[in-house]
Amino acid sequence: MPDASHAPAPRQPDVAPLDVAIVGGGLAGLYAIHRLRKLGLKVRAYEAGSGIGGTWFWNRYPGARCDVESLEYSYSFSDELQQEWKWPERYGTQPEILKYINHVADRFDLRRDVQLDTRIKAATFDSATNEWTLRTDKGEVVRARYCIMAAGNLSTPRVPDFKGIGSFKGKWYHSGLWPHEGVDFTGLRVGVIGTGSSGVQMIPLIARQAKHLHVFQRTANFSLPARNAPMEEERERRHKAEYPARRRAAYDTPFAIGGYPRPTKSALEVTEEERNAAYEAKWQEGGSISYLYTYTDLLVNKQANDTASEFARNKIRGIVKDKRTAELLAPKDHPIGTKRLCLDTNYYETYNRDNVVLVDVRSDPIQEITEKGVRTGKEEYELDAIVFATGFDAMTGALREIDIRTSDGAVLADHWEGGPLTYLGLMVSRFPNMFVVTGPGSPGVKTQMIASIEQHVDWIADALEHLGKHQLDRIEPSPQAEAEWVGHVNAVADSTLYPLANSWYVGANIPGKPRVFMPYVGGFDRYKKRCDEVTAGGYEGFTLSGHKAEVA
Ligand code: N01
Repeated sequence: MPDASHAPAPRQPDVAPLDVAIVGGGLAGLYAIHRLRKLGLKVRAYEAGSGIGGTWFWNRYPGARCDVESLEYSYSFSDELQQEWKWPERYGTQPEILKYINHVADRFDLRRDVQLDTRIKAATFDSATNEWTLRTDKGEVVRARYCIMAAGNLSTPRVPDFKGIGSFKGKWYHSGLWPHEGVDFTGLRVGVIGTGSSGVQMIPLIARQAKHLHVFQRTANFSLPARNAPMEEERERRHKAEYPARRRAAYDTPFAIGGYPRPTKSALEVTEEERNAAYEAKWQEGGSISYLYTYTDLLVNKQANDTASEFARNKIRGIVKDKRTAELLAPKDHPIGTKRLCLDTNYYETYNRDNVVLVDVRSDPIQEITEKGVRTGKEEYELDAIVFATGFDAMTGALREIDIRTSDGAVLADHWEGGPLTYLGLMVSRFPNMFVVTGPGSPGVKTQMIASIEQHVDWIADALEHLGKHQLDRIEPSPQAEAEWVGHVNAVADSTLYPLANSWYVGANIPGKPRVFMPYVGGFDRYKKRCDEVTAGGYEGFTLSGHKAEVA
């Protein structure tokens, strides 16, 4: 339970309540400001960072870049914006994406409604007034009729609870809290702990700087070549000319990413030769969607998946010269694609360098951090710097850090004790007027995130407009609709191979976190259709009430 008891005494609010308080000034919070302002609503976003951009503000580690192509991973709400912005590379780097977000904020005058350096510590809904009261870490009190949680899914960095971390004499860093001035590893003995997307992106670059790099791997992850390259002018021109149609087509796909033909065959319908030729073509093309889209059943049939997994393992064996290292890097404990598939530039090649050593901390776990470095059961590794690429308390971490409750006695931490419960990933029963963007129960993290953000925020905006038009001021999902949706999310996940992996999708990286499959993997296309049906059916599964709204 978050403890807000040490916060300074709250100042009394001296201004009229907001229509909407938004928690988070990343891609979701910024779009919500823009969209809701158009309805004439008074909105304000509260952002813990000293700048906007959310994940792209915090994750500044070397090599940080998006794994969805930039022409797709960008806002679609303004055609002028998508026409004028020029992406220099196929996959945007962190600085480039942050520059884009800042450009959007300036172009649409969003900054005046963002309060930086402000963390929301508590939020309480008063059932008598239908109003949320939020308390900031500065003791400020904010009242709002509606609250949008746009606090991110991978925004609560997690350093494992290793013994002795305070005794380390060198410097340590977390990928998600990277110093703004950057880190120079030249001439240093560096240890990277963790080989998820962050580790896989930073390891090749740190290896080029460091005197020596030890990579501490607990679980090998599949990684595919990104094949990043400068943006080809002709490709950009063609894409931009077809932008609206391409965006619409993307919405009709499970990942909300266009440009990849839907597979039509099972991997088991074709010969081994044909299959390997298809995987080879996808490997050369680069990108994760392309590879997973080779056949219809790679994420639902283990035997089919085995063919794609083994192809990727053989690629690793072909690249990494040391046989033992290659075998350690070749994932065998989960089907390809069931943990977030990494995209890399020269990740496996990096292990052929003389200054890089892979340490298997599955067979010989880390026991403690000492003043000199990392000690496993068998050895002490002397290091000047340690980088934790150990991930996040994903999907529920950011909301669990806020003390969210209602005057009726509901406490979100208790409601979610056995795992997160939402209806459509958008709202939580017993917590009226609180919306969540791309959280648990939403397909968000399994899609082109900005498409999901825009779809969720548009849905929320339509709901607020509807409430306003009908003189209503309260919306909440029924416990039954919530239970049915959670049941559906689980049933869909169970029909796939996803639950076979110990991933952050099931909270496996956080000791003690309930093992529940959190994202909706039924596809963006199916999800959007369901949301549209709910709206068309008069907000089926929601209770709308109240009589004093002046919204819109
Ligand atoms: O975190 P992760 P991440 N001892 O949780 C290991 C997005 N993202 O920051 O698998 C030793 O994936 C852990 O091992 P294990 C993307 O959605 C996107 O890399 O739990 N090791 C694992 O290897 C991604 O999925 C982009 O056994 C420990 C690693 O740390 C998500 O963010 C780039 C350990 C954590 O991997 C998170 O990625 C970056 C311990 N005690 C991130 N505890 C792009 O767009 C944990 N580990 C490209």
